[in-house]
Amino acid sequence: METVVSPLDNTEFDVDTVRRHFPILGSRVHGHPLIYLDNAATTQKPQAVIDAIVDYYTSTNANIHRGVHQLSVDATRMHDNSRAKVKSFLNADEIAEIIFVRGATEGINLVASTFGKERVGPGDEVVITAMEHHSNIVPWQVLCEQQGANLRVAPIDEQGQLLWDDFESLINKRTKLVAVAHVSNALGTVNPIREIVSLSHQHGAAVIVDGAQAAAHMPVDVQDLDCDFYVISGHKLYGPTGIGVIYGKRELLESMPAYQTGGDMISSVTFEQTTYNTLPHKFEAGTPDIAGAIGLGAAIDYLKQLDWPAVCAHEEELLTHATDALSSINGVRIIGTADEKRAVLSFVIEGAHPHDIGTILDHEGIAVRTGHHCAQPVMERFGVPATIRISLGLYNTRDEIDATVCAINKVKEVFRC
Ligand code: 7TS
Repeated sequence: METVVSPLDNTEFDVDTVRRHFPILGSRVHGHPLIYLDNAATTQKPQAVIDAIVDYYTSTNANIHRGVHQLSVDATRMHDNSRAKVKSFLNADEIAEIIFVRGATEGINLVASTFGKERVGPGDEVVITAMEHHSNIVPWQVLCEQQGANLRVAPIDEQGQLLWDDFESLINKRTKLVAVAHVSNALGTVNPIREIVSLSHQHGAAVIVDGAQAAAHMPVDVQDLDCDFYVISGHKLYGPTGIGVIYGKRELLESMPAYQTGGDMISSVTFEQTTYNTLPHKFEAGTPDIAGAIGLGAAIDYLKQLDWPAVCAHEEELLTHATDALSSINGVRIIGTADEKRAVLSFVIEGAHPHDIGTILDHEGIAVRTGHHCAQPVMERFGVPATIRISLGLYNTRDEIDATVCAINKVKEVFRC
């Protein structure tokens, strides 16, 4: 194991220093140093996040919003602080607009089953794109079935980019909601969110952005995007699993019915009537993942110390290098070649099944994801059952990409493809 050093105290981005903040990166898998290239599935955690969770359970653990006792007061303050950190990370206008959920999936389901049920009626339309993760397809499909509405899917081109004219022609006065990924998890495509929001708003439709794959790879400013809702998962942002966030504009959140009901989301309860708590608590029934929120706050603190333009440039350089190197291998087809991409490189190799390639890479200590990446319609669009996906994090290096390309060449020898 490499030594863990304390977080950066300056704004320099140096990948070797950063790597030492992530203890797992020093481990070996099948006798090889771990090369972790499955960051779109989940990112590894810096020591600062691990410490924040351990410290919380070691010295503070209590339920929040309940006690006058010191631990409860401290836990409540720490939970509130994390919300404030998320607010500033997403540049939301108010703390009340930040709702803690379990992850992007729950955030989308929350909007579908509250805002969606109120706003979408018979004959109305919900528009998604052909590059969505199942989490941003199925909730809308179910909503449309329940409400007698229609789901419309904006197509994508051979590069995996939204076909703008087709998208534009789908938006009309029946469109009540547009649900779109900021960055596609299967293709890496970055969608033009500002333009999508502007067009949708002209027709009176609200926009929910699935930011699960964006927040770790680019600055997100929800006020600048002007989206109505934005969801993220903490675990894809170097934070813990089980915690995520939905940002929503205050006036929309105020007008929406509750998602789940029970303790903490109420203001008063009698057997005759219940009144709801103010935002954001109205949407947070029951004891939340307190340690998760604190861990997410620590992840945001960690990320804030980094020089973001340098992080983005580093990931972009790695993506370009990996794309060039893989493109030069005979029989490799890259799936997703959008002009604007982030951190994701999907590909197939003629004559070898992605699963077999993933297994051989694993024997070399290289973690990639193979399969449909919970985006089966994307696989269908490109006529492949599955892909191999390299997905980058800020701690990946050029050497790791070179070792992976070298291993892929070995795979080709094994399969004689
Ligand atoms: N939306 C997108 C674009 C995603 O990539 C994912 C997870 C989700 C939503 C769901 O996030 P969750 O945290 O609620 O599960 N994507 C992946 C992936 O690409 N590989 O594993 C999980």
